[in-house]
Amino acid sequence: MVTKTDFPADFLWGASTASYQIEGAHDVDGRAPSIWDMFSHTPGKTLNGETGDIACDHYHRYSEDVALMKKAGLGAYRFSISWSRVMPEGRGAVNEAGLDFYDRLVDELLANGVAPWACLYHWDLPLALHNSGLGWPSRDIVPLFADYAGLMAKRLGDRVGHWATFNEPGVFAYLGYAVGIHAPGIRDYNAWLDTIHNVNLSHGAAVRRLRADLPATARIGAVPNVQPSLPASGSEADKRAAALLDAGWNRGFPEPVYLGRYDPIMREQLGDRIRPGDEEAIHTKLDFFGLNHYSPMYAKASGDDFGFRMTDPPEGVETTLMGWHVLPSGFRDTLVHVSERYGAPVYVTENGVADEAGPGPDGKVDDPIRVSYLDRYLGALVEARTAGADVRGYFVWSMTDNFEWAMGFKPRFGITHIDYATQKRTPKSSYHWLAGLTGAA
Ligand code: IFM
Repeated sequence: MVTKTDFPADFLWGASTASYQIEGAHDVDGRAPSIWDMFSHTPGKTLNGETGDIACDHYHRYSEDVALMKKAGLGAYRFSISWSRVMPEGRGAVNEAGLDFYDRLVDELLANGVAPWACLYHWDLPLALHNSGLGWPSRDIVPLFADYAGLMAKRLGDRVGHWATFNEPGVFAYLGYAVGIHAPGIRDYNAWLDTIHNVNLSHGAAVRRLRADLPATARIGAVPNVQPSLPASGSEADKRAAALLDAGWNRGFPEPVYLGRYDPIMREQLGDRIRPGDEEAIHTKLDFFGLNHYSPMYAKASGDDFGFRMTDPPEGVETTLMGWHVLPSGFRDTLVHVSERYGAPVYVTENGVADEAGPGPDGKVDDPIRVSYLDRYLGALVEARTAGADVRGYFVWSMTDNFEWAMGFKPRFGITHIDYATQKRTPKSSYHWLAGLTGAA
């Protein structure tokens, strides 16, 4: 088992969440719908038709959640901002009541000694933009995202020291625009490629706006997901499929964002979407690399434009409730790889596991699957540091159980259990175990 002394004294312990997955209050105080409100309310799109309408009601219960962070000894909390709560149409008019919520949250965090880390986009695009043809497949979204970044910088920049643009661009681009199992439910090769490039351009424009509007002390980064892309078989076709998946999912964002050049496979696919000067516009020096990582992924060849399809891990390997392969050595190798390749200090901004653990007869929530997973993955992080990776912090996914997108409320990722009927919060055994690592228990 890992122990507190395996980590340096200044190692940052935190937890991550996302607006649509926890806030609820979907129609309160002027918030307008996002693409996820539309998608989750469309019959057949989420498990049991579940939605984020109420979720963890964090909008009203954030003080309770922040108190739990403090008690666990967490030094930081990464949350995302709901764009349509603060700018209902995604452009133009600002919703003061929505901004007030993030003021309250940030003030509560600071009052409890928890550093706020703000993420501008965790998948909940304002529906009005999508409906006007100004979603990610449109290049016209770039200045709108920069304006939104500027709004948040001006409002919270005096108190929020760490900022990230996009959470897991590789995931929302592929699941939302290529295979359509996430919002907005588009299945289109060209929309996928357009999204990749426009998100990158939006990142670059937003970082420049953040640098202009934030104090010089602000730390700005991005949060890509990187996970080993493995072929489903030894065939050449599946090996090629794994390389294509790797290019689109793992490299599509960090290569231009951190290195200023698209990977050759991506470059060929994007073609003349890349205009002169685009790569320079995407590339601005960043202060950290936020890595989200859970497992390796598997690819097999497909006969369509994509040339690959994601597929299940091989028979017999250890998997989680999500069907993801548990492979701590893949995490270690990924940490070493991103630290060496992208050259920025790495913070693990998401890692964790889903289970279905609930309260026992004594009311306690025992989640041994999570403790075992976290222990092994944190052991891999320690190995990566020993191998020279510059990993400075770890944010568990997630602070509380929450709305797991198309899978509704069934998978529980939290170190804190939520009883969705009563909104009662119960710290799980993993919460107490993590508190031991932070030194709080
Ligand atoms: O819940 C998600 C989160 O929104 C993004 N990263 C992976 C998590 C678990 O699937």
